[in-house]
Amino acid sequence: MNASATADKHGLAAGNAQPPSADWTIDQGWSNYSAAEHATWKTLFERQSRLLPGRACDEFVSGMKELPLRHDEIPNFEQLSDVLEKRSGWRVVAVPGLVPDEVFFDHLAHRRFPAGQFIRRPDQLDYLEEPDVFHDVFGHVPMLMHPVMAEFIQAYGQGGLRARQEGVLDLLARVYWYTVEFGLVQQRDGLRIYGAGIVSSATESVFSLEDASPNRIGFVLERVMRTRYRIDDFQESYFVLDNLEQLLALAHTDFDPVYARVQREPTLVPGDVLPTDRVLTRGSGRYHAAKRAQ
Ligand code: HBI
Ligand code: FE
Repeated sequence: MNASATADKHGLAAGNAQPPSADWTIDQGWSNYSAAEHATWKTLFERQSRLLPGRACDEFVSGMKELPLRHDEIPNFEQLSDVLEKRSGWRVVAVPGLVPDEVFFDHLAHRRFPAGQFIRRPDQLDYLEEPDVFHDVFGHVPMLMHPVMAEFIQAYGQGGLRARQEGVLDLLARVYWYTVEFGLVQQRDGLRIYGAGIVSSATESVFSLEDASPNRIGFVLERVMRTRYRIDDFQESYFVLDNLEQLLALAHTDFDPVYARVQREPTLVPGDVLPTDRVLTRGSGRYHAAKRAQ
């Protein structure tokens, strides 16, 4: 799919080395990337650059413009961080892949974004499970230039540490998933993408906005917290913000009473549509129905 990470009970994919340090950061080793690895970045970057005008939200586009991201080489995290930090206080640090939840949250709570050091193989251009440098940097870092997203993701890190202790991490992770990873937002000229899992995926950039199959539903916190998600395929429903400022209100919401209410309500499967939903598009469901019939 789109290289978006999700709660991985097993912690790490097979083949990864031992934790290199307590906070799991490693050296990016920028000069060690091969020409083939830079070429993979270029292929992905150019493909998304063609698809995203008129699809990505304004804040993504302006974040992208102001960052030292080149089409033809994997970015150097130090150079990138120097620009990002001046804007929003965030830095990008290299990690080998998925890191344990508490390590991930601690980085976010301190405005350090852990980015996969590696890049996907040429046979994985459209699908990989672990977040690589293209998903993490191209997908997430432009939005981290935006003060609202900068604050929201930090709050997610702080909330994640608490939610873990309270045994409600699944509920919080759904909010992250349907916003930071797969969120859509209403803008002046129509529906736009702000989720990193979508902007870093060629197929989902089109599917999420234009396909008749998925539902597009107005974002409501408790509704989203009840809704399971798919990690291995396109989403069956996307949740739509009226504007990105809604994330700022969310960052300052006390989730404890919300967790308590949501735990008393039934969990929803990804394709459910409720009578109380504000439905922008009622999806045909055809894409996932065809998959299930296979
Ligand atoms: N690690 N590198 C990395 N990137 C993620 O997005 C990530 C992670 N570890 C855990 C995690 N995400 C999720 O399980 C939490 O957001 C719940
Ligand atoms: Fe991600």
